[in-house]
Order: sequence, then C-alpha cells, then structure tokens
Amino acid sequence: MFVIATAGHVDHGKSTLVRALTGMEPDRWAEERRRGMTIDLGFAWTALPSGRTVAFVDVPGHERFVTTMLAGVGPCPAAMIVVAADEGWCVQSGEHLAALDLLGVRHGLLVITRADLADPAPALAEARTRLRGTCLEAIPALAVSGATGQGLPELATALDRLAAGLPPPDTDGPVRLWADRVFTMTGAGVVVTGTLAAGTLRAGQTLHLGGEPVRVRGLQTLNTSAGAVTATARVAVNLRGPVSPSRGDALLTPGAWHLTTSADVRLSPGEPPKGDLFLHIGSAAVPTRIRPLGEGTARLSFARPLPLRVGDRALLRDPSRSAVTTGVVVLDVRPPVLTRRGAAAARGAALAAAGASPGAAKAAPGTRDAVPRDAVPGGGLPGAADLLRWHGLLSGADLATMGVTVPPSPLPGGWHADPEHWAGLRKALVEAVTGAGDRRLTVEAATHLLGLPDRRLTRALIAPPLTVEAGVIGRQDLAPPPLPAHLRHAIDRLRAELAGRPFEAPNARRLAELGLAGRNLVAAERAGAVLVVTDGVVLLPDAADRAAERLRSLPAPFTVSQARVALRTTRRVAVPLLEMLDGLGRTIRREDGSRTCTAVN
Ligand SMILES: Nc1nc2c(ncn2[C@@H]2O[C@H](COP(=O)(O)OP(=O)(O)OP(=O)(O)O)[C@@H](O)[C@H]2O)c(=O)[nH]1
Ligand SMILES: [Mg+2]
Repeated sequence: MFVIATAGHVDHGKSTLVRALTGMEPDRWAEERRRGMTIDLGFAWTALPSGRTVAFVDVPGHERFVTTMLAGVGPCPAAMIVVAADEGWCVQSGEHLAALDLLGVRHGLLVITRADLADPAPALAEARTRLRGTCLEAIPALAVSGATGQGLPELATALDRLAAGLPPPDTDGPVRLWADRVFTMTGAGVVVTGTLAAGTLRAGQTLHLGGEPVRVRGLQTLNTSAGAVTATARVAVNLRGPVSPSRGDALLTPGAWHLTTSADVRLSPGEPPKGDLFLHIGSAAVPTRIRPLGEGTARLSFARPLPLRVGDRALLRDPSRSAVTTGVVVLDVRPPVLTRRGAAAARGAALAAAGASPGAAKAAPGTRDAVPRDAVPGGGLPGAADLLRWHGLLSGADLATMGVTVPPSPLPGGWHADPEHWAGLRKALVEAVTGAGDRRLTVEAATHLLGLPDRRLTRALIAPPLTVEAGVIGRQDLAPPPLPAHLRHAIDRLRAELAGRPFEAPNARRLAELGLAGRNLVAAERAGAVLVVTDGVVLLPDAADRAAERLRSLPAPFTVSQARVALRTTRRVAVPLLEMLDGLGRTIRREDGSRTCTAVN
C-alpha cells in the first residue's frame, strides 16, 4: 500500500480530488460537509491502474487546523500539494510546503486543480518557483479538475509511478505507530488508527503505549480484518483492556524505543525560536521548552515523554502563529546533564561536530526513507562513534534504541566503549590497584569503584601490568611483600596437605596447628599466599581457577551436591566456594539453586 497526505491552502480542492479519485468521502463529519471545509483528518483509498492500493490522508487547509494538518502529514512518506488554478499560490500553500520541507518529505506530486475554472499555467509557474530550493523541488506536476474529471487518469498514473519509486519500507524494523484517530467501538473497545511507516503489526501481539503493555485484540486495514499488517499501510488497531490513548500517542515495539523528556537537536537555519513552543513529530504535538546550546543546536524539554531516535525530524512551532519556521533533527535522545560553567557551549560544539566519524546513523526508521547526510541541515547524523564519545559506555541495546547502526562489539556482554573513555578507565584501574598497595582490590570492588555496569568490563580492562588471580587484581611488576620465614613454612605445610585434595580445606583447629590463624592468616592472605573463601575456609590461591575448571566438566546445570562430589569436598567448603565463583562471574546461580558455568575464565 502507498500512503500519501494532501497539502495546500484552504478550499483549493484537496478533498474534492480525493473524493473524485477514490469515490469515498474524506470529510467524515456532518459539520465538515455543512461548512464545506475539512476540520479533521480524512481517510480514503482506491486501486491505482497497476492494481496497487493508494490511501490518502486528507488534511485541512485552514490555518486554524495546522496542528491537525501536521498530525496527518507527520508519519506519511509522500505528499500531494494541491493548488487551485483560479487562486494560485496562497499563504497556507507556502506554510504547508515549508513544513513538508523541514520534515524532509522528498516524494510527492504538485497538482494544479480547478483547471476548469482558470488556465493552470500561471499557478503552475508560480508553484514551481516556490518549490525551488526545497526538497520537493523536482516533483512531477500536472493539471486536473476534480469537478470535470479532466486529468484524473493521468493523476492516477502519476501516483502509481510515485509509489513505485519510493524506497521500500523497513518491514522488519521496530513499530512506532502514531495514533491519528482514536475511537471506541461498542463491544470491541478502543481502536487506534495510524499510518504504519515501518515494521509489521500482528493480532495478539503486545505493544507498549505510554510505557505500559497493551495487547492487540485485532487489526484492520482499509476496513478489512487482517492477522498481520506490514508497512507501509493505513491500519486500525483494536486494543484489549482499559486503555485511553489519544492522538499523538504512539504504539511501540516493546524494548525498541527510548522514551525521553529531552533531546539535543540541530535546528534548521534561521533565528532560533523562543518561548512556549510545540514540538510536532508523527501525529504528536507536545509543549516544549528550548535552551540554545551553541550555533544551530539546542536542548529541548518536553511536557511528556516521547519515543525519539537519532535522526528523527520534527517541527517546532510557536502556537501563537500558524507558520512553522523551525525544523529539528534529533542528535541525542539521552542528553547528558549540563552543570559546569561552559558545559552548554561545549555540548553545542560537540553536537555541531557530530556525523564526521564513520559509521554514522542510518536515518531514523519509522517515518521516512534515509535522508542523505548532506541533506541534513548543518551536517551529518551522529553515528555510534559520536554517541560513544558523548556517553563513554553504552550497550548494543542502548545504541539500537537510540537509532544508530550497532557496530560489532569488541567487549564482553555486548558493551561498546569510546576508545578514549576506555583508556581513561584502564588508567584509573591501574591507579586504584597501585593505590591499594597490599590491600586486596577484588574485581567486584574495582567494578564498584569505576562505576561500571558489568564486572565483565572490569575483567576486560585487566591487561599488563595488571593481573588477576582468584578475583583479586594485582600488578605483575610490583613484587608481593616477602613472607616471613615462619609463614613460608606454614604455607608449605598447607600446600603439602592440599596436594591431593585441593578443596578439602583444613578445619579451624588444623589451621591453628599450621600456624595460619589470626594475624598470620591476614598476612598470608595479603601476600596472596592463600585464598580465604570465607571465615575459616582457607585454600591455595589457585583454588578458584581449579574449581571453575573442574565444574566446567559437569553437565549443566549442576546442583551444589554434584559440585561438592566433583570437587571432592564438604558442603562447608563447596557452598561458600560456589558463592565466590558466582561473585566472580564464573558461575551463575539459577532460581532453583542449581548453577551453570560462564565463559569468564
Ligand atoms: N469547479 C471546480 N470546483 C472545485 C474543484 N475542486 C474543488 N472545487 C470546489 O472548491 C471548493 C473547495 O473544495 P474542497 O475540496 O472542499 O477544498 P479543500 O482543499 O479540501 O478545502 P479544506 O479541506 O477546507 O482545506 C468546493 O466548493 C469544491 O466544490 C474543481 O476542480 N473544479
Ligand atoms: Mg478538504
């Protein structure tokens, strides 16, 4: 299906054209027909000569209904700009064109209608001049009459050709269905309609609405029930349960979108807007505050959370004026807090430099096809490298929901780090280990100290001169403090006792006999000569490595008692040893108490 929105000045003949092409009435309300004016969005469809279906979103032209016009155009991939031959280019012709241009709508038709009332040539010439320099500059044009039907077959053919030339939608992509109409059906509950620009919807699936899960009870497209609907399409989604969405809300693929109340954006050239503004994206219009950051960039704060991605295009409008003068391109949807003096200017400069690195973002899925990088006002789109430079460390899932192509991850756990940030972390870790001296710095403690979200990252940071043994990070170039002679003998005796059965830890009495109690034990542990698993359970330093190795030969998952047998020890040792391995990330404890080994070694 091909979905196209109308655009153009009030009374120029948009609805008449849609009616003439489809035989359907786009002006659904009695009031619209009484006043002879479109007030709300209208929907109509028909088959084109090729057999392809075209669906129209018919918008109002009157300046009072600009919010409705933008809600209709927002999610559509193409527009049909309608100009009356007898009136020529008018105020809303220009305002609608400006909005389409700022939204980056690059596909469309210019239709000079009411050609039965006047020679269409002057209106066409004027419209061509107005289109010059916009992204719709090169669209085909034709003259028609909605009243006599003149030119309508040619218009149908032009629509067919336009549809065939559109880039294919990403039908596997995440769904962001902006609601443009919400109504209740007796017996069926709430129905949300919208233009599905990307992805596939399925009956029975769960989506998110305002952060809450909702079930899809049923789907319709063009008044026909369907088990699944694939982009691009007009779709009606029947929702289960007590939900009350409104126009501008979005049905989302769970986990695929980041809901944000602020975003850093690039502004279209011109004086940045001020005061109380509205952000228009998809079918939404949300009160928004603006804080300029630097030349051509700003931070926006929204009155309610929005599902935004890097590369999304939106409009900023001053509600006291009908004209839209500013377009925005979203650069970051998780903008860092700006506290220090000069932080705003530095952030502005960083945003301005975005997109210079390789692997820049693909255009935001969900609305339109890829906007060429040179077509983004003021520069390219940020890519993964830019986002990592701004955020330091992000998971692959973070990057994906932020809307950029996720590069292969060189780090465990699917993490991505900015090279400079990573080098800084490594330096901090070396300093922490050095500063700790003969106190033990465990992987766990270092993870906490560096504020890392995953201890596998700490392990990945350990490289010469750092070493790790039994979960304790050390420096290979710093010799361990020498053991006094009496302790050396005690350790030798312990080593001899554990030679055959490395996990059969001596009991408290035996430890005392060996001379490994109290301060002696503390000193031996500091020197890395023993591993204190827990109070009273003392093994040799390599015990954790050897235990992990032995457990890996067990079928997974294994129970505590299977582990105990494999390690040839008692529960007194097996239980705390397994807990230590859990803490080191080498085993994972499942809910039923059994465990599996991880790939960490
Ligand atoms: N003679 C003639 N009249 C037309 C033609 N197209 C539209 N009209 C008339 O122009 C008036 C406005 O037409 P609409 O189709 O309602 O215009 P619109 O652009 O949808 O208006 P809004 O939705 O309010 O912005 C109506 O009286 C139509 O009958 C045409 O091709 N020829
Ligand atoms: Mg109309």
